[in-house]
Amino acid sequence: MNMAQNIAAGLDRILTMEVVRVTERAAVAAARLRGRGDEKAADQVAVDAMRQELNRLAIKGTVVIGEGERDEAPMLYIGEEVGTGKGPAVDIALDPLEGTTICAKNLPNALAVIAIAEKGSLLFAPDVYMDKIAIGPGYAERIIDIDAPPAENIANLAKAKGVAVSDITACILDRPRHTKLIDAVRATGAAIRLIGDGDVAGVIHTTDPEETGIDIYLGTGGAPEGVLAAAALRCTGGQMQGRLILDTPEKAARAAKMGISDPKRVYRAQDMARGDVLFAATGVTDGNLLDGVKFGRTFITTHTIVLRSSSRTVREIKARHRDLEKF
Ligand code: VTB
Repeated sequence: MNMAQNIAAGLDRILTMEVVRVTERAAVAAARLRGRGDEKAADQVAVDAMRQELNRLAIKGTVVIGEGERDEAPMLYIGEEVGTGKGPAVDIALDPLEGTTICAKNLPNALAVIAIAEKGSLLFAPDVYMDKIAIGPGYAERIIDIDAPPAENIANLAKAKGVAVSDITACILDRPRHTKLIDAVRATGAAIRLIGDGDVAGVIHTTDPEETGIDIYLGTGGAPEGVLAAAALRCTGGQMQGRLILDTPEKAARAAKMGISDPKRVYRAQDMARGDVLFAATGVTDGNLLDGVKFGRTFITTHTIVLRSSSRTVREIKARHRDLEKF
């Protein structure tokens, strides 16, 4: 493939810039309700704002990871058509406010997140749990294995990184279901960063351990969040494995209806988000990688990261919005 073809392939480059407005807008809306203890209200304003901006994009988009099934989510539901309808057909995974509780408590790492991929390229994941493991870029394939004991994964990672196991930090959601996992990781001597919510950020943090202090993500979180994190990892490099937890006949049937034929399948990042992928996240609250929205007297500041898989470009966009009316 020559250079010209390379540039023409995949998603329109213009979208890389356009998509920023979508997460910026959702983040500003949510940030106005930071620390108010009302998760639902913060989520709702983020959804409204994201939808409004998304519908200005010149795409024929279909939400594949959204706010829920059509009957439970009035907006940005799975299957909703978004965009102007005039433009490329794309799949969209979104979470207008990843970490509603974090935002309501004004704790770190709440994000507004979106991923855009070529039509048919994102895993159509039901809203169930997913077992996940992720590490950053620069390691040989398969040094992690979702079926291996945590001690083995951590030992392999420490060896590959050239550090002692005690120098490794794992990020894990603070949930009772992780008691055994937490004990097993602590028994190795590794450190744990326990997070209250926000495992999209948790996975992304593995891609820049020097900045975030996190080397590996382990544990069970939402499957939709898994697809979003996989989209980001496709752009930054890094490895991820995920397996849906379909532990009731109802969940298995729901997954089957969404086209999942092998309920035990281990998905790698490249299986969950294929082809050319764009990923954008704007910080709502201050975090390890992104600053939260700041409300100044004459402008609002946002901090966004935009990633594209085909070029591996990482863009950080700090914007000062002077037209406060638009939000
Ligand atoms: C995680 C986390 C989300 O859901 O996926 C988690 O990233 C998993 O569900 O921020 P439980 O809360 O039931 O453990 C969130 O916390 C909320 O969507």
